[in-house]
Amino acid sequence: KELSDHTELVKERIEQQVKKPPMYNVVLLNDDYTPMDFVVDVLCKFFNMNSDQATDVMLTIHYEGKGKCGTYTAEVAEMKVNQVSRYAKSHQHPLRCSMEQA
Ligand code: TYC
Repeated sequence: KELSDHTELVKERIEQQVKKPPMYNVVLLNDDYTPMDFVVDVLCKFFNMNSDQATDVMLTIHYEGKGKCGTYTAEVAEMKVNQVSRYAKSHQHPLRCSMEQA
């Protein structure tokens, strides 16, 4: 009994170590005011896209309301959301960025 309880705990711990961490998509939301060039700049600067990729994603967001910028662990996704939000605010644009479970 005690042995099998212990075995269960060891199994759980190994499972946690092997299991992939939950992943999150970072998304940008469309709005009527943020300039298209600024969004392309954000996508290049924070999501390592080239200008062709960034333009595609920006237009998807513009026409569909939102778009995926990248997929990250929780910590990295939170960091991206904070950096993008601060950058947009510092340039006085209403651009919104959020994360959702992938
Ligand atoms: N809709 C904006 C415009 O017409 C452009 C835009 C694209 C804004 C993507 C935000 O996440 C965004 N200037």
